[in-house]
Amino acid sequence: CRIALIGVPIEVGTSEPGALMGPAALRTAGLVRALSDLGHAVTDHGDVVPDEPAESRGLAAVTAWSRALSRAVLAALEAGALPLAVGGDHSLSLGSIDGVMRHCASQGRPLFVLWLDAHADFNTPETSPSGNVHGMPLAALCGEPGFPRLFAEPAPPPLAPSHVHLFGLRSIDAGERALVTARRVGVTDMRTIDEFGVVAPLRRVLDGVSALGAHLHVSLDIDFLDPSIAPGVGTTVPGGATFREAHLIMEMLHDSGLVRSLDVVELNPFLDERGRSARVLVELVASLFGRRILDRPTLPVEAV
Ligand code: DIR
Ligand code: MN
Ligand code: MN
Ligand code: MN
Repeated sequence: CRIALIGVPIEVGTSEPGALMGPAALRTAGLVRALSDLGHAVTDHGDVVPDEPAESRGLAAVTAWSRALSRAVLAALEAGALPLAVGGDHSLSLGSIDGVMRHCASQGRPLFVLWLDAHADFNTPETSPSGNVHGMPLAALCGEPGFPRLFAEPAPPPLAPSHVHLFGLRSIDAGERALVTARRVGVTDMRTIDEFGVVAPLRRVLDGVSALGAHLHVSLDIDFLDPSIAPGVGTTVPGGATFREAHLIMEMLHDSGLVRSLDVVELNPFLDERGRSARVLVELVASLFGRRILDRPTLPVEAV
């Protein structure tokens, strides 16, 4: 397919410096080449420039980025491409998903968001213990109060919490826990993955997306992965997805044919070990876009 690569060197949503180097590290690790080798037409649109010179940190600074990113994502979708936003901290999803929501609203198409992350990112300025905006994008997108002037007017209708699924959750703050429960956000937490693996829960989510006829947006936070395979992130949480689980998820997403837009966020090359995490991310994105071990369907086990 046609892929629009959009770099978003933002770190104003976090307190750990270094994520602004994420897009450069992913390019260095061969992201464009990996995708074009699979036969995709990749256009690298370079890095987004925030609307106003960004303030140091916080919501106003994030707004300047998210408005510019929203326009870039919307333009890519309108041109028939699949936007791939690479960060940069997770506050960038405010902009990318705002652009996707505008596209979906114009087409009368529902939107479903799959959030692969150790965290829920459902804090509001009220509930957030850290004040970091990268822990808040889903609450803002779902229309929770307390987020001033984030989106350009007219703002699209908010995202339905029932159309959000948190996958891989293992760290949640008290206030956001209450919100996630009250709003009935979909959750596959690590406990569920321990009991059932990734296949059954993900298949269920994908069947739901398919039944809705929804646009599927995937937001991949690198801390979804276990820190042993991806140490290059500011907020590592032990007990994350293994290399095998993560690839299987990417392969299932590819096979579903449902993914229409993607974020890859929170890579912090300053904390990485010799580019390891960047390379793992490139491999995972390649799996999502169709890389497979053999060029034929896998044989059923009993035929081997
Ligand atoms: C925490 C950490 N829940 C916060 N969030 C992170 O600051 O709101 N999200 N790291 O990716
Ligand atoms: Mn479309
Ligand atoms: Mn996140
Ligand atoms: Mn996270």
